[in-house]
Amino acid sequence: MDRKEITIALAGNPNSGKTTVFNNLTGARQQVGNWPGVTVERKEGRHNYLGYNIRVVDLPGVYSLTAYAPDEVIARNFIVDQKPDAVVDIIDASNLERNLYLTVQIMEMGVPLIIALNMMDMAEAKSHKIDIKALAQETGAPVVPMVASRNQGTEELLREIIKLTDTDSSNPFRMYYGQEIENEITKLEEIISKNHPSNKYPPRWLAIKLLEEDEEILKKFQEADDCLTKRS
Ligand SMILES: Nc1nc2c(ncn2[C@@H]2O[C@H](COP(=O)(O)OP(=O)(O)O)[C@@H](O)[C@H]2O)c(=O)[nH]1
Ligand SMILES: [Mg+2]
Repeated sequence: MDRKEITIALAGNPNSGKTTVFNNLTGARQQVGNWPGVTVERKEGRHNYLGYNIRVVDLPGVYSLTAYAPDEVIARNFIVDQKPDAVVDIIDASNLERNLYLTVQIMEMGVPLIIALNMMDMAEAKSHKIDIKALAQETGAPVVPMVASRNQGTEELLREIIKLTDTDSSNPFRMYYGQEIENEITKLEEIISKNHPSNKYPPRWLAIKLLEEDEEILKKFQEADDCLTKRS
């Protein structure tokens, strides 16, 4: 039987349980190497589920997706360049607020996202009550509670992965930055869409990165000798 191949990327803060989830998903079917040009470990594995051959890529553990750390650049370049069918963001439920910082950054890239709410046992031990429905509503992403160290939630995660890639929906989430900044984002977005219609990066994400003076993105525009980086 021909299986449909899909690629998912595992993202998350260090110690959120990424490797544990990766192992639960891929078992012994793993390949370990390095990301090109750097000594950061790259792990990839596979899992056959229903009619799907799911390729699972473990991204470096990061707290954000800026241009300042090689790990973060690897993670975000994989997401924009390889366009995985879904990004699974693994969150430590017992440190929800800190972990959601990365979640928002992934959401801003407009990729299909699933939130794996891991370490539910730790959250319960700390008596944290998490409104899973509200989290799903606010983020527009399916939320799967998990205890990866006990292999709990793996099946549910697989189901959500298939469901999401079948419906082929990018995350419509928009972080609202206040009217003044939104006006500037809109202006930049229009210029970007007009001058770089084929750019693989989402225009809104590029506009936000330009306003943040993200070094990597500024460099890309400078190399293109672009009007966007010329100061008046
Ligand atoms: N209590 C608890 N521990 C977990 C859970 N998932 C992973 N761990 C443990 O947390 C530690 C870090 O997990 P690891 O998968 O290496 O995290 P990574 O840095 O994100 O790859 C390990 O000791 C895991 O056994 C969980 O759901 N509950
Ligand atoms: Mg790890």
